[in-house]
Amino acid sequence: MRKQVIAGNWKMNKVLNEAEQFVQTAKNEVPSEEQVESVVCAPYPFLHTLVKETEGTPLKVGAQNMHFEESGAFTGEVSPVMLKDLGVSYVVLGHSERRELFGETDQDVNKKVHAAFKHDLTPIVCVGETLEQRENNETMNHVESQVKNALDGLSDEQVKQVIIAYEPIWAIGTGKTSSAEDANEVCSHIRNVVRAFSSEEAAEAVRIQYGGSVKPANVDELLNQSDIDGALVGGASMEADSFLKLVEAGK
Ligand code: G2H
Repeated sequence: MRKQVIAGNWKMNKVLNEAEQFVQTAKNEVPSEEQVESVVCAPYPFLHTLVKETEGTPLKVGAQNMHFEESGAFTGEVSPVMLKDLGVSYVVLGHSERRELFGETDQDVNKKVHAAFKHDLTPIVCVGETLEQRENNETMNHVESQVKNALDGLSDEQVKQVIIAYEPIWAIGTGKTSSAEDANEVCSHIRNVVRAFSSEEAAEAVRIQYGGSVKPANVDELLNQSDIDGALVGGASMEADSFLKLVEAGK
């Protein structure tokens, strides 16, 4: 049985005081780590405070991106060493907004995935198709290629620990959700890709989240699907009450 992982992705929202209020409310209300993994992926300036405030609770903290180098002349970037030093546990990599707005390539994502493992951070690797690709029946091929490129060079043991987030780009922040069955079909394909690329054991262990307008009203149906092991949630993770409903569904 794979444990569900519910991750909030706040994107570029909130100020520190709002982030602190969120974790004060949520940190003692989330279910135990044995039941579900609960993560908030926050902007860099909040990470230090949020890690301190959630210490010893089941609520874990993630970053939304990082550079793959450990240090150096990369003005404005944040390294895996820095995140690990703060006590961050997860990092979202290759979100479609990073790919579309900041030109991240599959190769960048692959370097970041390797860097995450080197520094003991759990990568949440995002993949997903555009509306045009979906309409041209390119979804499966596109997602397959993104997964293979992102996981290239990882050991079987590492693949087992990866979290893949399938996020159809047309469903992100639009209120349109993929039907649970359609989402599961792609997640099942991703698991088959991992099976062929890595091993049966890795395919059974890897967690695959769905992301794209997940909310309390649709989360149960999505999480009940055979190949969906959690959710990566933007809008509906911003308020503690809503986030708590989502993690409750993951139990
Ligand atoms: C997709 C998702 C969070 P939302 O980007 O990763 O955002 O739930 O707002 O569609």
